[in-house]
Amino acid sequence: MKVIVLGGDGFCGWPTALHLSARGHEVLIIDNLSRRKIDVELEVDSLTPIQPISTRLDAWKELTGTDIKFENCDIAHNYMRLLYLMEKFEPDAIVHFAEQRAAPYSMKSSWHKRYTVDNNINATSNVLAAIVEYEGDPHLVHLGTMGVYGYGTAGIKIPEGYLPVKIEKEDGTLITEEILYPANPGSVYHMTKTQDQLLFAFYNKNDDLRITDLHQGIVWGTQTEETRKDERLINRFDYDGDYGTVLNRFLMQAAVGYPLTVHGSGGQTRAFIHIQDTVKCIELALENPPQKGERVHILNQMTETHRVRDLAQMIADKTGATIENVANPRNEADENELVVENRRLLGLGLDPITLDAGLMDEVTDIANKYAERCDKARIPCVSYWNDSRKGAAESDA
Ligand code: NAD
Ligand code: USQ
Repeated sequence: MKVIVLGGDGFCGWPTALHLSARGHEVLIIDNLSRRKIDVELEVDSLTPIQPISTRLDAWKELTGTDIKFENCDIAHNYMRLLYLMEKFEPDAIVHFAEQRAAPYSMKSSWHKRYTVDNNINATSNVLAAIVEYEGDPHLVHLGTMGVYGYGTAGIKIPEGYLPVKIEKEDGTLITEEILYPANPGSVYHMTKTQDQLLFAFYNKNDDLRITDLHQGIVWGTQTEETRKDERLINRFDYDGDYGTVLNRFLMQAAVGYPLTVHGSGGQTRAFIHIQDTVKCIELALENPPQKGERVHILNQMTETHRVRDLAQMIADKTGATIENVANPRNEADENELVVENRRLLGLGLDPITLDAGLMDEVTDIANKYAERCDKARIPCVSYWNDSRKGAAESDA
């Protein structure tokens, strides 16, 4: 298959590009390297020493004899170039990772809110318009988020995208419909993903585009089968207060002797998936495209749920790390239950990797190996959802 990986230099995109290439697919990465520029803006670096994209690609060619092509393009603002690249490469499928993905970064300031909306919604809108104009009918696989649902489940298992509802008509009879699960985003970033869903529904209805939207949980781990092959292929490891995600942060904090930063009571329950399963799920989604005329496929891409304070306790028990409950910078529920349906990917053959001591040890080993690259001043989360969260944090300090 010929596959374009939009955002293929990022945390999920890079191992996916390698995974697909290793399985014989012809891969073109399109990325504007904005994530690397954001590191410069935030004065932080990946904990792992990621190599420039050309070094990464040369290393892959040296190891496997296989070319992965790369084009630098801002897909949110350079529509004509995106269209040209699509027409030239003639993809069978496009995997779309190319969005600003950190909730805290999206809440830093009005500039960051506007940047995230402009980048993410234009990127998705351009991809869809270009697929229609190009007329090649590639299958689009998008990385969405579990956060589109919100994290309160009204006592039900969160379904895969669509919610059956019964509506009472004026004459008292009931009609049954399936609607998109009501959007309930918790940050400007998550809100852009709920907008993406409407764009997909429209282009699917109007232009018969074949689209799979993967509602992914928090990705943990760093290495995959392919990135492990050579240090030049190493994946990025974000640990800072904006881009670092909770489980990787806790494992890294334990390794460098920093108290585990639990926000509030730590009663927040979230969905998780290991990076090795992320790349596997994308392969499964590519192998199982919707038929022409079918509605958007929505699959919940997660393997387990955990409460933040339980994760912290488990890592503290394992490593002797201390736990610090800090004022929560986010406007989110202190406690929530989360039960998620994920039958579709399991049905396609996903054999889930769950929180395994061996894989946690691998993250710890990486964190230990590169501990001297950690700037502890970048660990605290200092993007506040609103003034009252900021005030609470200041009076706590
Ligand atoms: P990332 O920031 O590491 O990678 C995104 C890549 O897209 C970067 O290389 C960036 O340079 C590129 N990009 C961004 N805007 C672009 C544009 N306008 N034009 C071209 N390239 C652009 O993020 P990630 O962790 O790899 O996440 C990838 C996708 O998966 C995101 O859409 C995110 O919402 C989704 N996701 C991630 C997680 C997670 O825990 N990391 C969980 C659920 C969903
Ligand atoms: N948290 C802490 N301490 C920390 C960091 C985070 O308690 O040091 C808490 C947060 O307050 C939040 C939870 O951990 O309640 C998760 O935060 P996170 O930063 O790990 O994840 P989140 O902001 O939800 O975003 C990540 C990815 C995003 C993806 C999302 C999937 O960055 O791209 O969409 O996970 S989901 O959470 O399922 O919506």
